[in-house]
Amino acid sequence: MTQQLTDTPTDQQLEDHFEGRVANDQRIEPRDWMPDGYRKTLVRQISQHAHSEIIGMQPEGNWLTRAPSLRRKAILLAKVQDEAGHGLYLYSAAETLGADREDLTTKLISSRQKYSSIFNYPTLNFADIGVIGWLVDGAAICNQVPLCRSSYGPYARAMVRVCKEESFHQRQGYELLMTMMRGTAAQQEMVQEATNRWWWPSLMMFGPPDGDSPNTQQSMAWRIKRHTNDELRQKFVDMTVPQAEALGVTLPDPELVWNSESERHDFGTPDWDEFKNVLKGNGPCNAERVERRRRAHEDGQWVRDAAAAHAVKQAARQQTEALA
Ligand code: BYC
Repeated sequence: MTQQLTDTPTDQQLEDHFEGRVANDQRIEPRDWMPDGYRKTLVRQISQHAHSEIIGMQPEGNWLTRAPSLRRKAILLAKVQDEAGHGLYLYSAAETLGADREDLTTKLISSRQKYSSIFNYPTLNFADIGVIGWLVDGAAICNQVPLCRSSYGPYARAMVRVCKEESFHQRQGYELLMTMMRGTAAQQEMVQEATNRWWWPSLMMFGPPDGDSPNTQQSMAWRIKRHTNDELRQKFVDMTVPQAEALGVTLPDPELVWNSESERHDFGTPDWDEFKNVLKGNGPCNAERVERRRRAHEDGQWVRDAAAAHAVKQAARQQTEALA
């Protein structure tokens, strides 16, 4: 049972009450007292997550005008629009913690805040669209389903809807790849080549190995994260191997093998130097992604100005009507 708070609780009582709620799997809500570190960690993770959704629109958006059929175009358009929606839920969740959306966007476009490393890789052909759905959205689901049980209410609730949409994204990618694998030898080769390029970056999405992850221990104690980076990476590998077999593609890791003793797959080590380099801003597309986002933000200034002017006019009209 969580202790009830008195009218004028001490800092220690507030802290104990908070810890008790977290330990009992009760949600922390925006107006609840929370330690500064908890708030800061959430703002960091949620805003990076929001930025990832928004930047994540770019690699796939790149293929909207070149989709091979109307059906594929409609599916891709819906998916890219979903990502915008995910970004909006997440920015709203960050705002419940006192973050300012304009400030978060400014930090993104001046490279002071991170977004997922995966979106700094290019989409070179249409098979990449299928592989992003299969591997990138697959990894996102693996990482985000446990976040539906995150201790912070608005984040956890946003994740429920995000995960439902992500599972459609994953399936559309897999279905696209299945279709290509039933096609010509050239199409099959495209799928294999795209898989080779996206496999290792997908494993990096889960973050650094547990031993090099400064935030995991505290985030697990606060139940913001429910599993470590390595646990989720392992789960993703175990989940993906049979899917690759069903597709008929080879995952590009000679060390990937079923371990009957541990009952999971052993696999090779991602190139963590490459990961660090991408995080430093030196990946193949970092500069292009941030610049495009910056331009879109600047080009959208007139829309924000118009919306603000409209809101002022509406408020004035409502006031006049109320006085009439
Ligand atoms: N890329 O201590 P750690 C999507 C950073 S959207 C870049 O382990 P933590 C989709 C980390 O932030 C996918 N940075 O951190 C969208 C930290 O930075 P600080 C996005 C990374 O937070 C559109 C530092 O490295 N998903 O799927 O405990 C289309 C140390 O790491 C990465 C989310 O954001 C990375 N891969 O764990 C299709 C999920 N990994 O301290 C698909 C929510 C680590 O310098 N986030 N860093 O600021 C999380 O679950 C956790 O934040 C992470 C990292 C597992 C990512």
